[in-house]
Amino acid sequence: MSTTWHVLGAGSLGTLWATRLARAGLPVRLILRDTARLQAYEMAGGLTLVEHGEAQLYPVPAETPDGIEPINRLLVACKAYDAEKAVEQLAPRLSPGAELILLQNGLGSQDAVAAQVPQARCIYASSTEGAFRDSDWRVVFAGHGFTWLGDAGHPVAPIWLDDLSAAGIPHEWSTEILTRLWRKLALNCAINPLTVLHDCRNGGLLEHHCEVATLCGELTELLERCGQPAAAENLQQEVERVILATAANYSSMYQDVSNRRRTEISYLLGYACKASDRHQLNLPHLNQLQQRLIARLLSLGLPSD
Ligand code: NAD
Ligand code: KPL
Repeated sequence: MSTTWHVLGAGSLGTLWATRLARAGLPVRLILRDTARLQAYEMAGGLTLVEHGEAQLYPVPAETPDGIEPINRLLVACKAYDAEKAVEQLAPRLSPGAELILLQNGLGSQDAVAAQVPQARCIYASSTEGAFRDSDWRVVFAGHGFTWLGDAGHPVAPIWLDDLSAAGIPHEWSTEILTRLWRKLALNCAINPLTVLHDCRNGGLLEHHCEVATLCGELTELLERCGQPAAAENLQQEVERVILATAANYSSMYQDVSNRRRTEISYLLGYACKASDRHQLNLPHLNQLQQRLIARLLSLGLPSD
């Protein structure tokens, strides 16, 4: 009998994972915030995934956090700023040796979750898949991509990666997951805040080449000082490549701001600036970028953390 996949957070990525796992015949249970959300979900009859323009309904069973079934495998699919609290309420249900898969972007939230559940194995993930909610319980699979998973403290891959293969979730076990997360954080710091500040698509940053290059220089210094030289390699070239490859897209932070949603700034630029302070680095442009972004968020009436 396969181990049940408990999925915490039925948003974009949670739905994308839950529906594909369920479609492969694997046992999946959603964990929703409270009884009101559970009732609303039950009225909808399940999760809908829209793929290649076709919508399919998946009646994945759901429960609230105060269920009683022990949890052996938990996919944490909340935003970085919600992950620690969301996992905290499930801690009493985690079996000894439970495994958590943390899908959060940026850095900081994963360590906070892991510190809270020392009895569990925490696997960090970095994903380039893209999905968005177009209404409650309905998610559009917008960009095919790849997910790297890894455990910095324990390099052996878990057996359940076979479930991901069965579900058609493109993935790879990475023994260098922190390098991948740092690299993605640096890319996001070089691109996303500037798209908000210049109110543009990623391609609009081609007109701000010098500003991007200066930030890449400071981010490279930071990565090297943080013991991440591999994540620093040819950073500017990759940032320029991503800007060109995604020129027509709006960055995830731009989309959060334009939809008036809280951003993950504290786990991206905020994390980078804190790390630079810790290492007593002088990175004036990165610090200014954080101040400018905070000011912009506040002027829009959005949370600045
Ligand atoms: P989302 O906002 O669509 O979904 C998060 C869900 O978690 C929401 O439904 C929210 O209600 C739920 N949630 C929050 N606290 C909860 C709690 N205590 N109990 C139960 N549910 C709770 O977010 P998302 O876009 O799926 O992003 C999740 C993470 O994945 C983020 O860190 C994001 O940066 C990362 N990511 C997203 C994408 C994407 O395409 N959406 C791609 C790569 C990485
Ligand atoms: O990951 C991204 C995002 O928008 O969050 C890219 C496309 C790489 C831009 O930083």
